[in-house]
Amino acid sequence: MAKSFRLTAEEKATLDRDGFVVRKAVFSPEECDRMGRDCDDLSAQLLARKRGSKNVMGSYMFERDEDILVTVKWEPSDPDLVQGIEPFAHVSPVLNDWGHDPRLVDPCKDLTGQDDLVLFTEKVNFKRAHKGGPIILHQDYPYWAPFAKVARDVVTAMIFLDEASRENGCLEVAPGTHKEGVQPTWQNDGFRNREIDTTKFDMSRLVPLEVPAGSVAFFGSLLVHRSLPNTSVHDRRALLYSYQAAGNPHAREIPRPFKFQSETDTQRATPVT
Ligand SMILES: O=C(O)CCC(=O)C(=O)O
Repeated sequence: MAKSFRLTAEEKATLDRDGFVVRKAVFSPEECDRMGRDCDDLSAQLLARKRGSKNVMGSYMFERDEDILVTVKWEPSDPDLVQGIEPFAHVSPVLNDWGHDPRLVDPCKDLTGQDDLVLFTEKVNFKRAHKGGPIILHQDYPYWAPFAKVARDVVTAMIFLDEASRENGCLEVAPGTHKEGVQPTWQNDGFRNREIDTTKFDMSRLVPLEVPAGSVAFFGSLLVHRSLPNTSVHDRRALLYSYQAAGNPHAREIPRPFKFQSETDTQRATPVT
């Protein structure tokens, strides 16, 4: 019989209280190396394609490839450096396979209360040494709600491919925010209206998740989180797989109610963490 990786009773209690669960060193160093290489291969393949326009929206810079339904995010402070790629399971069979690993899927069954899960979206964040910028304080829900009916129930498994520390911009989470609904966002008619208004959020609630490579954080779409820039000499890469109940379309298949196009100065954010 296949080994089960479902949450223990203690982990379920933690999840209920805090809104996230961390399992340390779930993947071995060799597996992390392989995943890292798979991410670098994907990045190289995408960069070999014809370049499109880079659009600053909210705190990020997006380049959308409509032919293959993939978005490359560039570091706004260094627009020649890839910040992240989303989604990718349909263009990378190896990274699609990792997303079906029971070490990720089994715990997510407990987070969703569903036994049959499919991918909703996938993302890799590279957060390169010295240059990787912040991921602004947010909940995932406001990014997905405009186009996905299931946004509230989507859960994410985030794999840290490198040891994550404060110095290299580890994930920071605000325990208990999963029970508080949608947090106030910036009043803005652009993408920044998805980012949390930091003047209305108690930033002292954020807890850094410093974890060894191969660890996985599991959380739902309302958990408040962010990460700061990487000031270290090492990359802090992470793979995020988001799951939903079977029978729902993948995010890439759902038309977006917005266009990827640069915003005006007032719609853009000055990066605020
Ligand atoms: O990679 C990180 O530090 C944050 C990931 C995240 O929340 C995101 O990409 O939306």
